[in-house]
Amino acid sequence: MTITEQSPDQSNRLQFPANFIWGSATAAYQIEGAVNEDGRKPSIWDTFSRTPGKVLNGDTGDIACDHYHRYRSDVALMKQLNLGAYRFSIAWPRILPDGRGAINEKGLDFYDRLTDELLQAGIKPYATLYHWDLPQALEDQGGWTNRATAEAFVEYADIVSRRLGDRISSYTTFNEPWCSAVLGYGLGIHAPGLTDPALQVAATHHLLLAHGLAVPVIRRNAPQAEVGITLNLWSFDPASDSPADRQAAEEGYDLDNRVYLDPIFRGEYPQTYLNSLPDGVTVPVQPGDFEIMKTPVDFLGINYYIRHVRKAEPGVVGGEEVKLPGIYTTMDWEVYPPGLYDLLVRLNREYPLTKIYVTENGSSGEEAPDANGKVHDRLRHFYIQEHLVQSHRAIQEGVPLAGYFAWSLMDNYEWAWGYTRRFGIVYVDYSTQQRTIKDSGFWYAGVARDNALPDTRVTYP
Ligand code: GCO
Repeated sequence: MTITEQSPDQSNRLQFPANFIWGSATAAYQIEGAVNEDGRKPSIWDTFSRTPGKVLNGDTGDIACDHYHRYRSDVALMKQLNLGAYRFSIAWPRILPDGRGAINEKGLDFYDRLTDELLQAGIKPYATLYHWDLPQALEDQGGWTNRATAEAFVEYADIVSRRLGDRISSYTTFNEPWCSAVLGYGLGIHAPGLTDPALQVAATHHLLLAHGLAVPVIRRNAPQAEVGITLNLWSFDPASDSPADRQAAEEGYDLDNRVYLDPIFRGEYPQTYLNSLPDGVTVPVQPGDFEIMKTPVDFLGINYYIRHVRKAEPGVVGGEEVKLPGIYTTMDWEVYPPGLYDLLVRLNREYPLTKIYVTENGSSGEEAPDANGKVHDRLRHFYIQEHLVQSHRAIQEGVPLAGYFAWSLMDNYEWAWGYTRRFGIVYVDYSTQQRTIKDSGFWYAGVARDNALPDTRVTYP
């Protein structure tokens, strides 16, 4: 089915399972602002965003959406959107400003208040402990390339889960370790902006180790809460049916997906990855690491946005990317909802998963309020609609998908793109901080209310 055709289920509404979680997601550095307030000290993103040339327009998260001060009205907005859950991240630099040691009570107090505000609104708090804002003090000691940072993470996870305990319904240890390791230490596109394959390999290992070390500590402090991890994953398609292209796609899947999935669910790295390491680069494994990494989790969170299409390229493991004709967002990301179905079904077939969330899925789009104050973001509506159609299809085939979180609740700081890319179902006027629910937000609120996709669908364009 090409995605510009009508959805196959055009004639009837799609009812989701009872207790399906409808949420939206954000991250601390992208929305909070207040970077120098109440004891918070710099993270690697404060440093990176101030490094000339790293972030478009030199944008920083200094103010962002001012959520630190506006969280009460933002929670009211979530309630207006009928959200059952809110996925947010906790800023390590607010809790342990030096990375370890002295606890900043004012930082903990903020998340205490936010959690209670959510509970009073009947919204389940889903907390991510690490969404990329490592305290700079730890980066000064090697950051994720230093094994000691994994131990510091456990200290941080212990403090937070002791304070928030079971008020948090779901703890996610890490959001997208691939981004932290590959973009942060390998490609230099994200903080801390390093470009060394050996550092990337070490960071990957220590992030996964930190995850495994922290799970039992969180469980001890919050026995009623669920614990898991969120990975950004892609489906991989060959550019043709040739064996070489098919192999390239599989290699790509191994390098970008299985490097993180296999340690967590199989206690090993895929051979493709180990074979692809540059000469002289080894994984800093110590005895027992894989046992720690494969500590059982209650769920896997998947951030899905796009698929990869690969063709074979001699000497290039994973081949070369091929851009196909289709619908593209302002991030130049292909709109390919069937990729979510393909990914969900393959993961469920290959790993012992008891629960999956789509913890992020959404489209960028720069529409602003019109003369009537309406934001007509048809592509985002179409994007979310079609990915929910594919999610429903996967559920029908036995995938234990338990919830969907739209990225994002509101427009926010899009990392190296600064404020030039908007992902929110709610528009933010950064000059006034006024929030405006977009057409997609009103539609999504109806889906959450009804736990169903209505039988009227939008098409695009
Ligand atoms: C990610 C991050 C989000 C991004 C979103 C859009 O998945 O990269 O979790 O912080 O803002 O995905 O790129």
